[in-house]
Amino acid sequence: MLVLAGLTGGCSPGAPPAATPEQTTTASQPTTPQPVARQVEVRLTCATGDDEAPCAFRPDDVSVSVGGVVRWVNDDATFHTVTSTASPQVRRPSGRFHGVLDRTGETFTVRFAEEGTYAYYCQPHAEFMAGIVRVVPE
Ligand SMILES: [Cu+2]
Repeated sequence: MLVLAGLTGGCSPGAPPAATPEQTTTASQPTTPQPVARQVEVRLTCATGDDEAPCAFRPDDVSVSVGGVVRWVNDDATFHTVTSTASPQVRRPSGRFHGVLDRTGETFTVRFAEEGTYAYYCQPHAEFMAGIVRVVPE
């Protein structure tokens, strides 16, 4: 019953497939300025599925307005800390803040009164578990 092929096709051996213009429309989306949150939540999880970084802060980069609050929540029973460091590269306690979240559901909250960029990390997982809080004007 495959008659159509003969009727409509015409014999064009080796006809090149219609060139589909490869559109590289991976243009960066314009980032619409969003109002800065006054309160942000960061989850501590060890269900990352990444062997290199089995635990992580999610998200690991947040912005909050001056005077705003960041709340960290431990999503599982792993012992974590939220420890400020002067440098994201050299992870050493800076003394600005330090929270211990040693069980599921435990939280730690910091209010950021001053504009700036605040790096922090988890002491037991310092090699791969770190984050940034950006405190920006409203
Ligand atoms: Cu940790």
